[in-house]
Amino acid sequence: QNFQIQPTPQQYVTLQDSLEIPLQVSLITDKSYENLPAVSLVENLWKGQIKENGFPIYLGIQGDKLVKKYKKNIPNKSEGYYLSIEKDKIIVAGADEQGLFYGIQTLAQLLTLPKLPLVQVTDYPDLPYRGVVEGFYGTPWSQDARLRQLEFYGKNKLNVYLYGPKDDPYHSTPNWRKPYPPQEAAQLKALVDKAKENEVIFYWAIHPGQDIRWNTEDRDALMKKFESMYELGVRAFAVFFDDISGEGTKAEKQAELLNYLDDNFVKVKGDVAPLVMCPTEYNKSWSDVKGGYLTTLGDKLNKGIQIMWTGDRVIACIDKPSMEFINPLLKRKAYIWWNFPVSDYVRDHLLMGPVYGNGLDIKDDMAAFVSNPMERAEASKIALYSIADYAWNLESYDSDNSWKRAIQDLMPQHAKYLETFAAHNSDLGENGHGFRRDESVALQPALKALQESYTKEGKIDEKAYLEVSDACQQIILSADMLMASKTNRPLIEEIKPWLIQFKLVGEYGQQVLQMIQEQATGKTEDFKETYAHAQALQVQMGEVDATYNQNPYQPGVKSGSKCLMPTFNSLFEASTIRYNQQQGTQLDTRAEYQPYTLNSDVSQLALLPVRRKGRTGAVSSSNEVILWQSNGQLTLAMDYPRTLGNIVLDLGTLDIEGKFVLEVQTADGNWKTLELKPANNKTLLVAQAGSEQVVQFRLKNTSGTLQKVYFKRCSFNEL
Ligand code: LTM
Repeated sequence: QNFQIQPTPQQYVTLQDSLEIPLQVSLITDKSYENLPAVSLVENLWKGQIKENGFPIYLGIQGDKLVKKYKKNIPNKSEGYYLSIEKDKIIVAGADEQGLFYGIQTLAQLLTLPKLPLVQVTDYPDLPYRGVVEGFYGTPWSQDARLRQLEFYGKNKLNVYLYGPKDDPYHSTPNWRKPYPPQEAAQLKALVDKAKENEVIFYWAIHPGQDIRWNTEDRDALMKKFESMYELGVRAFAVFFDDISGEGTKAEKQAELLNYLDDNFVKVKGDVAPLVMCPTEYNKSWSDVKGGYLTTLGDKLNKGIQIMWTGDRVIACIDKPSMEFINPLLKRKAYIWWNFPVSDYVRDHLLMGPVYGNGLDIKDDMAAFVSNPMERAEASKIALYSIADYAWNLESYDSDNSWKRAIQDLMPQHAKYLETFAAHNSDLGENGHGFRRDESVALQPALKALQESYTKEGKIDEKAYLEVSDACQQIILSADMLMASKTNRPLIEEIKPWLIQFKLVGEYGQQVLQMIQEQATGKTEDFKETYAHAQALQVQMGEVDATYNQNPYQPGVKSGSKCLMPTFNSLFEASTIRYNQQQGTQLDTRAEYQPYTLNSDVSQLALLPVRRKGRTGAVSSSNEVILWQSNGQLTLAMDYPRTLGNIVLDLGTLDIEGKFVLEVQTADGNWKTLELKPANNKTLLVAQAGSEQVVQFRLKNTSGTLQKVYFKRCSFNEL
């Protein structure tokens, strides 16, 4: 692959000539810039080799005498830079301190080449703020992972990191009022320092909305918490009001609080970045424009306060119409919180495919673009690399090219294997948000041709067969090579369960291919053994799924779930059916089986997947507040009457009397109401289904009004 600067620069002119990489350099500046991250970066590039008579590198910032000659070349844009590599000198001139840093980052990339090309780069970002919001549910990133992230942001010219992991108790309800214990505080301070070294603005976010009281006591508690974070070195703050219900959702009160913080903290301190807030109605599908929530924020919030927005839905790509909807309401450019590659609602999947779908024509419509990533920090870097590329230079963004470069960057020696893995581990699977991604793109035509010719006519499309067979080999090879790779171990450790599963998918594919071959050519005995081998692999895949990543929300490990596994399962079934017909046998034809079906007219619940593990069934949980309309219901139907034990629900509240009813339908068609009882001191409710066999159960909003509840758990067991 050809060398390319990351993120894609605005203007890159190469003079088709190069020079030997200087072994010693001398740094020439007007002023004392020792403390600038840019200078530390150059010093690191030539460790111990900065000498008076070295190859000259001129470092300057717009306004410095030293770079006066280049005044016109330096872009008049914040964070812009001009880099010129000439036969006898290098000039790096930033529009500001950050621009100088980015110019050196570009130089650092050029230094990885065998010779230093003579170039002139004129560069600047399209968006003023680009970065990451660690805002997912689940295990927060580790300290080491965060430190590695911040360095990665510096290299990729991302300038914002918002710290807001939902499961940090000191970020959210009820402990947001308390200061961090000394150890956690020290760790945060280390992150703040690391962010500074990388020209990243470290935002510390608070999520107080679920239990905030609009009184001076809580307001002071918030100010005190901000003050304690300021003492740790934090100079940028955010307040998140997402995924809450009740009093805390009031726009007037939120605006009043934010303005108070802006006037009495941000402006008073003088060295604090503009406040950022995440509203409660943070996407179009939930916003009730007539209700006035967004317009109140737009009108009342101080002009300098940034407002976040996830787009038309919780999980959505951002385009021109989405920006045209929101900006006039907010009376400012929205600060985009992009919910990708976050996987806290599909925790059994990895999202490692290309970043695509966002408008390339909206650079003037957004105040910022920040990505909410996966709980797996290293695996998120494929997407984050491309997000950095996109947010720097929207019009030049090329999704596929960027994805391949990201992979190359993460594992230069094993890029080909990582690409194979990532290509087949991209989609989210079925999920409540209905957001899907492409997967196995290059192999799709062959998978389709093979499946169609065999399932319809029992014929084998030879070309497709060979292609899929080769892909299976590549899958096995890639999984093995990555698992044993000595490079980027943090990434490999994170994705290991998926690598194990991926290898089994490849092996299963090989056996299924053999099954259709043996069935089509009448190799009866061979078929039986291959069938048994394929079944053994199904069992192993089931075991991996039931052993690793056992979070309570979407437990397990799915790999190749969009194209590979459905095709292989369909070929398994079709060849076994044909074999049974030919031989008069009754081999089990099912590759997988789903005994439960969910139906709901509550839009946020309608697409939630249902799973079964052993004798337990569960509906995937949801992170957000569910707007459950009056009479809306969720029904779970069984494939045949089954005896159920407990049905367990968690709606985030015990207050459901007169609001929700849980009923079961027995085999005779009658409906019976079940009593839901609190199970512990939290919000868990349990009902006993009784001894009769049940064909379905349903939960209905009988309150006569809209109910705002959570949907943290819905599970049941079979007796
Ligand atoms: O998206 C926002 C603003 N809030 C939460 C996130 O914390 C969560 O990670 C995503 C994805 O599940 N959904 C949310 O509602």
